[in-house]
Amino acid sequence: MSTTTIPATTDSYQTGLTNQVRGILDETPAWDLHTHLYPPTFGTPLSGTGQSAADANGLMLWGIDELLTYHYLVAEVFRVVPSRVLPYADFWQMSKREQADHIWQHLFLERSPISEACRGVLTTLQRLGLDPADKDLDGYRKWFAQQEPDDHIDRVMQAAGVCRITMTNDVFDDNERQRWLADPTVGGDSRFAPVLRFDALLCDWPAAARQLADWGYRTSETPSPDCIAEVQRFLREWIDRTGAIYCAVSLPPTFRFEGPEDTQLSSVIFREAVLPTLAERNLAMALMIGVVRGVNPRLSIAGDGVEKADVSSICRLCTDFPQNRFMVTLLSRENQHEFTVAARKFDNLMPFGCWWFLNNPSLIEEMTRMRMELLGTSFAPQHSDARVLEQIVYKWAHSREIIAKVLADKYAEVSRAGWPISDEVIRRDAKLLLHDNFQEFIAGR
Ligand code: RAT
Ligand code: ZN
Repeated sequence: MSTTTIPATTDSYQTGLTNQVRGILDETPAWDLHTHLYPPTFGTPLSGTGQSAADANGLMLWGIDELLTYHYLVAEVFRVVPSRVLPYADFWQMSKREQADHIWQHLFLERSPISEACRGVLTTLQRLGLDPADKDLDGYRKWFAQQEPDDHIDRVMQAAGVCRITMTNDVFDDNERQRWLADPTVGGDSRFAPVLRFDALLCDWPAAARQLADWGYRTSETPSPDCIAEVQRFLREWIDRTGAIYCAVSLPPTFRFEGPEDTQLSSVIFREAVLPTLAERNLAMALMIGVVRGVNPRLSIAGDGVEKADVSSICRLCTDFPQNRFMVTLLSRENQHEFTVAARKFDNLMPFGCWWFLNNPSLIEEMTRMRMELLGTSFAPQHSDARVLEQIVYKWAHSREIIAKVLADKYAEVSRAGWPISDEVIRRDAKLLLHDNFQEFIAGR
């Protein structure tokens, strides 16, 4: 067992340790536990050179035009070319390629691409072997067009150090739903793990009830026992159809769960239909809380905002449903301390990721440091939330760097207290953080 022998108090010890931890984290495969990525079986708008045909509504997004039109960058381009110059509607009417040209011009060529989302494009190009210094958008397009999607996934996963990608399979998205109904094997690519997502059930029960009734379930706006049984039937059928490894919802900051007497429709459906079905199937429930949808609806998918969520509702869920497991991520920075303390209290609660507006180096570092100080290694520090395949390359590169820095600081502290740190120890902890904590949690071990 190799132990570091340089005295634990020196600067060179710290630098050596950081490099050692970074090297090991880089070699440790990550299970990306929440993305919006799909394999080619779900169709892809950019077909590449080989066998697959382009499908305009295909769900597998990849390539430079998708990278440049990521909704994070759409929001940023309106900061510099405001809607009084280019009206929102005109932007949305442009082709994907024109939108990408516009974003490239204004965010990359006319100013420095220093935001995290811009920098992400550069890291991605660089790690795929393309040179950002070329600034050759058409050259990048040609390179991507030469890739065959299926092989390209392997290359990208390799470059990202990701061994498994978790999908978000939204049962209320008609495009996706039809693909599952048309081809029961559509989710059969073992590189991708399915997750059943059903925001509407908890965010807008009346609309969900009507939709389920249209699909043949006997649901009603007031959830009677028969209606609850039908929601359970719906969930079981879709859990089976997709082979979901967990279920997920995104909830607004106003989400509250007030216990057994709570008569809000969302609480009744959650308490009586969703959680018992998940417990029966031994599936964890992911709650992503804090998004305010459509703060600026004219920005479409880029127009969502954030507000503080209610941590006591999470505590109540963990208390009232000890037979259920909750993976939780909160969007507001202001929630993070209270939430991390809550995670100390409940062994059926797994904090995960630095979500969306928190996925920036300064905030990832702050959150990761706080989580390590309060929870040790018992959390899942990151997920990519990638919508475009190649984004996993930068999201994991940037996050690994920060996790390594924080972990090395913690190792230096325990080394100073006389505790030996070896490659084996670092490898074990890296595997817990990037893979096993999540795997064990969803397995219910
Ligand atoms: O991070 C994002 O891209 C958001 O648009 C959402 O996808 C969010 O992560 C979600 O899953 O609702
Ligand atoms: Zn997401």
